[in-house]
Amino acid sequence: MRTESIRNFLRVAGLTVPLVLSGAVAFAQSSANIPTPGQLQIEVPGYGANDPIMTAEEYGVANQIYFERCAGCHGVLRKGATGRALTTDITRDNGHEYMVDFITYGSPAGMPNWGTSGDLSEDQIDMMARYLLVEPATPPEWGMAQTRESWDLRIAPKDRPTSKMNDIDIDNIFSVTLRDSGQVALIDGGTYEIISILDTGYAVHITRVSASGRYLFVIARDGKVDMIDMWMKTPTIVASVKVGIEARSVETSKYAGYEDKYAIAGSYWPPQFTIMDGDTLEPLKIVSTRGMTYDDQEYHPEPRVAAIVASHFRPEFIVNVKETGRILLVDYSDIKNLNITSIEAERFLHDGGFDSTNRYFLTAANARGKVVVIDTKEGKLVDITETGGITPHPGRGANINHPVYGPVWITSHLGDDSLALIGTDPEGHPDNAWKVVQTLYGLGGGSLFVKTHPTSNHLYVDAVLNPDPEISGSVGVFKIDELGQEEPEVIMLPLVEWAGITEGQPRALQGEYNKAGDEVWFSLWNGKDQESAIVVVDDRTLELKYVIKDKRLITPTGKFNVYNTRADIY
Ligand code: DHE
Repeated sequence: MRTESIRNFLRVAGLTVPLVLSGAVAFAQSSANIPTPGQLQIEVPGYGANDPIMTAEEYGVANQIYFERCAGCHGVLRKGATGRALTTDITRDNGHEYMVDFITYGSPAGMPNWGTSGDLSEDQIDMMARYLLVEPATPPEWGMAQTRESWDLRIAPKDRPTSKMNDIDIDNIFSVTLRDSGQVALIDGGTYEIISILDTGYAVHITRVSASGRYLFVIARDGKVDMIDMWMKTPTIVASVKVGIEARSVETSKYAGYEDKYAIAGSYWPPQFTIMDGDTLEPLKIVSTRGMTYDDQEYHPEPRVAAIVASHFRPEFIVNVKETGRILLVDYSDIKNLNITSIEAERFLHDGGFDSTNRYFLTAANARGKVVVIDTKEGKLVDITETGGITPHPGRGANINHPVYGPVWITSHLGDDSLALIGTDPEGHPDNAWKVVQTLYGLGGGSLFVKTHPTSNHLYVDAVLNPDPEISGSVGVFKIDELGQEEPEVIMLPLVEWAGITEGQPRALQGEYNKAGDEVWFSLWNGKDQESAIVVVDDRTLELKYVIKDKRLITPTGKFNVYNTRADIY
């Protein structure tokens, strides 16, 4: 039946593709122009030698593209989360043409326009649409043996400096993700000079900072964690370890008495988290997150670990488990006898951050349109709030003191142009607490990040994934003291125009403040072979202050100011 329906599909689609799917396909080594994490061997699942849907080589290339571009939203097993499920019962019903269109043009609900943006060629899109008609591959497990084997303690603590060996103003360094070159750039927030560029893992994602500010921890999509010592004469990677095959999050212990003691990284595949020594990255404990969904109580094979934050009130990591909808409070005071509180929250937990007091963790259950609030002091669920928008995506969110509603935390949305302002002050403003007190409208759908700073009167919102280049290349700004007005104005800053980039579709994203809070940096994220930049905006005047351009700034995305990141200021 299955073979027949694929043959039918091929006939209808008018495709003639070569035969043969067989044996083990090298996941990584199939294409010269696609970077190779080189860690997987997979079987082409479920197909015999005469199935004419794609060659083994194409399967390998498509599988690689899927892992790089699609698995994050749709899941390794394609069961869906931020993105729709893409299991073969659905994809074969939808058909090849439908999927080609969808991949090419994207959707207002947040699917990127992979074709019209130039990220994928027509041939690649055709191949991906065919790939989705084939059963997904299941990658291998990654336990302690593999993790330990990957552990590379390049410079042991005893061989590191006992005091700072440079005159870098560490607290005002920005660690900038260079996504497609697998590197981070350390940029001086005072001089805009690139201090160094360090090779990290594949499709590197975020940086977090140890409580002391001495160490930076960088996680890449291939699960590699790199630890950078900022006290060395030139900041250097002193340890690395691979915690899985797909990963997105890393954090370090922040509770008094445990500063710099532990690090934790969450994996998408295998679904698990790993606790490591904070000085060496030695892996100490791996905990699987596979288990029952919180509501139906059905087994889920792929409950991925999304955002992790470190409590300031208890020796705990707060771990979002996406597909089961559970938030785990992982008590690291006794690693040997690990105590984990599992809070039933909501499915599809993704990103989030603290309120302005660092007590409440607000996190998006994005595909459910909700924000979950956890009291990290009491260790319990406080509330679950519908945001009113489609697919909330806060990053870490933004905290302002609203002229009418008092302290509020803000998220924008991937699927529409709205921003939800949620009251966070149960004592001073009990009527507003955990309610959407106001909705603002930004530049357009496709927003991923909002940003402000305690000393600023401005709230910034991007529209990274908007298909319109004028919108995706700009950011919107609201004046906080004007938010009490009936229709607060959004001011548009045309960052790509300011930077004078004329090629590609550079997308403006993720504002990040300097330590003083008087300037805010945005990345202009262009294609790998095209010009990108970082634009520095004067926060007080909303004028262009500086454009950082450098051949080495390949696909800059996230930026993490050391001070703001370690102190959870946003
Ligand atoms: Fe991210 C944070 C997952 C795509 C830039 N991203 C996060 C977090 C998660 C996540 C779970 C929270 C980590 C934490 O706080 O511990 N991101 C995912 C995905 O699953 C997704 C949707 C798809 C994928 O395949 O990876 C995805 N992310 C992207 C991008 O395409 C972005 C825009 C560019 C890039 O560099 O990859 C991107 N994600 C970011 C950034 C943050 C982030 C900049 C941190 C924001 C912050 O202010 O802390």
